[in-house]
Amino acid sequence: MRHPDATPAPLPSAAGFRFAIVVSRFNERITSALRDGALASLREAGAADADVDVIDVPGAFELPQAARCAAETSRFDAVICLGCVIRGETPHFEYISSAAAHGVMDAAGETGVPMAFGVLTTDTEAQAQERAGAGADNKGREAAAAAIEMAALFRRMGRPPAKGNARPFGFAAGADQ
Ligand code: INI
Repeated sequence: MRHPDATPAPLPSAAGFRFAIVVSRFNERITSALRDGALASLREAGAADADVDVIDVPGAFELPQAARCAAETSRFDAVICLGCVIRGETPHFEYISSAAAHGVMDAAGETGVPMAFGVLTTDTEAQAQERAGAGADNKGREAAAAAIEMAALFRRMGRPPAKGNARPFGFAAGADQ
């Protein structure tokens, strides 16, 4: 269910912006649904498929590291971080969720690239599923909407467009040599 205080702004066009979606494989059934929600939201807002790179990481703990690395390439106008930490599964719940949240916030502040935080932190898998359904309440959709809004805002405030790159992320020239 959408939080009653989460007032959605009219979504600006995402056309002409480049996005990285960094998504954790841990709790993959949930995080793949968040990713699909984010992709749907970007497409509906007019982002070209070629302007969206999906970057997989092992778990939520790794999200900030990859988000920072993506931002430092200057190839993205915004980064969308998606993951799912379920309390019942780990005594490290607080450490992982807190490291992910603070790490993403620090990476956004230090790189100047807006980053959306679409990491579910729930007590149960059922609660996570409720927030990763096919409808408008999917938290991946919400995170993508926040990233679009922030990318458009930063552009209006003078941030230059991302450099762009025809190659999919991870296939930099010479990287395999
Ligand atoms: N990672 C998650 O994304 N969600 C979890 O619920 C989780 N649990 O339960 O442990 C989790 N652990 C892995 C962690 O994010 C790192 O990948 C791991 O510690 C290696 O650095």
